[in-house]
Amino acid sequence: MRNTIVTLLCCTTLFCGQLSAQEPSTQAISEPRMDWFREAKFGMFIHWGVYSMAAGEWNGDTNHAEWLQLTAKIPLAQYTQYAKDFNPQRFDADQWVEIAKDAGMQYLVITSKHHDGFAMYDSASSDHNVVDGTDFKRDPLKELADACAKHGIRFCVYYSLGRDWEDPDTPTGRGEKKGFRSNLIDFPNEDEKVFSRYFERKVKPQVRELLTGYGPIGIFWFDTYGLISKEESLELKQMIRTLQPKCIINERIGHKLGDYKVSEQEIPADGSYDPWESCMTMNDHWSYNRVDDNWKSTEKLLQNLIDIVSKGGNFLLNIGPTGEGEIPEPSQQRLAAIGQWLEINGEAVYGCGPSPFGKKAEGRKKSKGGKKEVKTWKWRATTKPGHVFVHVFKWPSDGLTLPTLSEKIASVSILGSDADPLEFEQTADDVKITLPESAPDEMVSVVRIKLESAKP
Ligand code: FHN
Repeated sequence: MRNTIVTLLCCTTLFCGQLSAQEPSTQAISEPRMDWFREAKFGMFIHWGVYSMAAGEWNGDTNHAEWLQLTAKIPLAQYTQYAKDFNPQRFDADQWVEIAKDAGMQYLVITSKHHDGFAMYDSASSDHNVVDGTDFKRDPLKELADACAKHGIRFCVYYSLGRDWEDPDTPTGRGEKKGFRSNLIDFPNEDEKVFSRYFERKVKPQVRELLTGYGPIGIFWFDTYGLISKEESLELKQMIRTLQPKCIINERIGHKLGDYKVSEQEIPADGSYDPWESCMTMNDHWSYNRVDDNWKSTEKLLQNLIDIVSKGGNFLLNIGPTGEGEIPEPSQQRLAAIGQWLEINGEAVYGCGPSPFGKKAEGRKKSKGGKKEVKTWKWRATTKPGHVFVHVFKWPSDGLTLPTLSEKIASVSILGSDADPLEFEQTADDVKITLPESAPDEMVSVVRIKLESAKP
């Protein structure tokens, strides 16, 4: 086996490549409650509510979704009457959770209450909920929580914090944006709205209900914190820490009081050792829209997962089930394909750290105007103690050349392949790996670099 190893210049860090991740903040590393999150890497986001019944259509317009009540300008009384027809007899919590599990997802975040203020669980503090306010009469969150416990998936809840179109005391926006996301049909006077009344009357009781009635909550996933005060955010955080100390809180609790950062519909250019998560739709809508066929390809979704993990983040991938309670077929197909890939390559994703190489190594460059970053999709890298995994998107015909590594390489192989180890040459400048002619995987093939420090 021709593997020339030249004594490398000593580097202070494990790798000579410039770390594309910022230095970790001590708080993030030392936080034990984040351990499962750092390991999990991949979760299912579910946007499902009475708005799903409309399938994105209202009075002939087909571009609605979970904002239906606002975008279709539906008065609260009419929306409440419309909600009564919600009766998803095809809903099967076990099936949904099994689809998530088979996709390799480790946690599930479900909309417990979106901006319409309609609780998708049996809320004692507001009868604007799925048990009291629809023909369904069942509590889907309870069924999902039980199914998650049964299948070993962490159950997490989304809660719209600063927007609630059922409550008269939820002002939004300031200055020229005053009222920009409010229900001005039923509650037209923003100046009469007092957020603390909504906070005491609805938010606190509902957050408490979710923390005490549905078993362990993996993440309290707040959204659109709007005009909440720092004291109110702090009060919520203290309630969560008291009732469920292991529950993680995302940054949208407001006032920088969350445990991790959220990126929505995009992947940041730089990585970070601090925990963060990118949430994305599979097409162009969060909740079900029957005419939206703009589905991202499985390959694109897999690239996003790998790009995110190579930057130290988690991927929260969304599905929008129908009003009948079914997960759209295109979503199911993509999730199943990703799960099959993870069956073979999961060790290069779960529990992995960010790439040891800088953005330059991945061929990133500024666009002409220097404004946008032009991503290239040749490869990404993830790490584990004693290993570097190179996820190759475009299989090179002349082998793989990487920036140098400060540690000696013990061996190089391809995940999922029982072929002989690959030949490589490691110098002070770079690492050259001889690859087989064709890519083992039609979407992404993973080259595993085992370092001499790897545990036997
Ligand atoms: O307005 C919501 C939107 O409907 C969706 O829930 C996303 C998911 O992160 N959050 C808000 C937009 O940022």
